[in-house]
Amino acid sequence: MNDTIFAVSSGAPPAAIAILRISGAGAFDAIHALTSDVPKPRTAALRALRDPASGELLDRALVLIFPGPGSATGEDLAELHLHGGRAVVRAVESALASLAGLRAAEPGEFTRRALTNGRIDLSEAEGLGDLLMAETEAQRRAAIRSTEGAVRREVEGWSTHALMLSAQVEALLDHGDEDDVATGADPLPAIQASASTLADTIDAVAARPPVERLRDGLRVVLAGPPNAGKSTLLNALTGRDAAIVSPVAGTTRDRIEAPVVRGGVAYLLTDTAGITANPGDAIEAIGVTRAEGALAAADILLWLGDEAPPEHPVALWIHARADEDGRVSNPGADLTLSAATGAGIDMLWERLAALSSALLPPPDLVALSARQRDLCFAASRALRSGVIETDLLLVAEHLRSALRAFDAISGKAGVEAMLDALFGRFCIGK
Ligand SMILES: Nc1nc2c(ncn2[C@@H]2O[C@H](COP(=O)(O)OP(=O)(O)OP(=O)(O)O)[C@@H](O)[C@H]2O)c(=O)[nH]1
Ligand SMILES: [Mg+2]
Repeated sequence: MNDTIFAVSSGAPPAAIAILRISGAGAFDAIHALTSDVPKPRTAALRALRDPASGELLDRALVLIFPGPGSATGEDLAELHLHGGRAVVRAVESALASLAGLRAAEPGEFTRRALTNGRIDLSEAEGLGDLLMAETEAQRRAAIRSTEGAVRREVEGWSTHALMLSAQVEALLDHGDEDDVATGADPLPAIQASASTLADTIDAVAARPPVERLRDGLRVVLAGPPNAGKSTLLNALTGRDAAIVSPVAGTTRDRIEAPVVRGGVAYLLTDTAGITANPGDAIEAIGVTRAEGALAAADILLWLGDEAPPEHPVALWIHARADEDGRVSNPGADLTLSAATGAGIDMLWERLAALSSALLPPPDLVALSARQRDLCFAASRALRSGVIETDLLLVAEHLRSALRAFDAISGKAGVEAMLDALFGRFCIGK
């Protein structure tokens, strides 16, 4: 942790410019070793970079320094804006690696230090991860809101509220007898009413659709009996030959996932093996199990079959292959289409768009991740347990447990295990 780290934070070279960042106690010494100087903080300075051992000119670069703790990482931080050639970057990196106490950064390590040093909280770090991955406007908007602290502020508000209630209960525990005598009223019901209101507020926010649907795409699963035309429909929706199509029943064995962005909404389309009670072989049987798993996890089920779809919260019953001679229409279906002629495909997209607005987080409200929602529900459960309790000691304990859940959302406590996973999906240099 005391190492000074460095990495290229812009994209992979070659590029016009490569931005190399250095963070840690040795950052400014490193700048001095390369330029024989340390420029004024927060002011770009053009400097010759020389190999500290040989004195050879490596590049001429813009140098910026940001003294800690007021920097992005909370440590002394320097930026070198190099010419973005591979050899230039490599030469400067090896010059830095030759300095004592400096090493290349791990993925996400700059952000991790920002979190450790209290520059951002965990919800902001998670938002940053989403921002880096954002491909649609809606994804970008939700992510930037998190990085700007929308989730942090919301949770801080709840946490302060619970802390205040907790302090009142602790005071009752310490001086309850005297207060009772003085006022003649029992203050506990008012505290519990306030805890109940807070739990309602939290539940309302946590009940909103999770941000993962926005981030990873709405899971739209095509399922139905063998040969129903699922793979052909997948190919029509993606505009490419994503899945093999054949007249043989049982062609698709595995789940085939195809991400598609349409009308600003990210969908993850999944083609599945035809569901049948009599699979032809062991492999097809595994495919059927996987199809059933995908179907259960779908945000939207597209059911292609002449029988009615299985129970699912959001299902569209599709009458496919409608162009075929002698195909009897299905009055029960939500939609009739032909992937072969394209008839009905636009209508299917319209239906998906209409469903998506109810399934995705509302654009102007704070959206929580599944991890944050679970912790929110844990907090509101703890608050409600405190509401029905009459023993002051237990009320105090339930409030403390709600506070622990808020701390886990912000990363103040109990989250070591998830940090590696979170920062593992960042790029090196972030
Ligand atoms: N005329 C016509 N034929 C279609 C249409 N959709 C699919 N087919 C044909 O129906 C057969 C089965 O299509 P697939 O898309 O492979 O069906 P599937 O549901 O994926 O089948 P499995 O993967 O075996 O479960 C193929 O011969 C397709 O060419 C359609 O809209 N019109
Ligand atoms: Mg198929």
